[in-house]
Amino acid sequence: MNPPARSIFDHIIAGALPASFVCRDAHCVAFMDINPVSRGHVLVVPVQSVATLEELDPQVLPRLWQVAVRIGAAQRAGLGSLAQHFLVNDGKDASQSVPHVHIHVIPRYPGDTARTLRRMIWHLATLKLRRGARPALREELDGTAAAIRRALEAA
Ligand code: DGP
Repeated sequence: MNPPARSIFDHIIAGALPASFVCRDAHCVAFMDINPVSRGHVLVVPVQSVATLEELDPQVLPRLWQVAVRIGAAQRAGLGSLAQHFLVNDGKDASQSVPHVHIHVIPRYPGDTARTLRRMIWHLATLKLRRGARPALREELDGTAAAIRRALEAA
């Protein structure tokens, strides 16, 4: 019997909630962040439902980072980003709002420093400020996911 779903990401992985998927395999999935810091912001998530990197199966850890690095390259190729942040909020006291390991892959674009850093600070402060976020439109997320997926497939 499977363990009970604990986080919203468990429901997304199980297909019970919608998400704009970029890729998936037996151990990891990648889908668009509903509240992107920048266009193309992807979450790379293990299927194993644990909150911190320390709890994650050590064999899955390198796979998770490998997928994240490939997605960064696919964002550059498919969306025209220049580079990317890899961000892990590793536990509730590190501003983790979803208690399920995830690597944020946040693309950076020419001239976006002020906007991206402002949104990143807001993102990290959200837990404390308890402010509602406006989710991105599903069609937009689907379109961006498709562009990243095409670049992954072409690599
Ligand atoms: P963190 O603060 O590191 O736990 O980031 C959690 C991220 O998860 C945050 O950027 C927003 C995103 N998120 C929360 N709920 C959902 C959801 O239902 N769908 C998707 N795609 N992303 C979500």
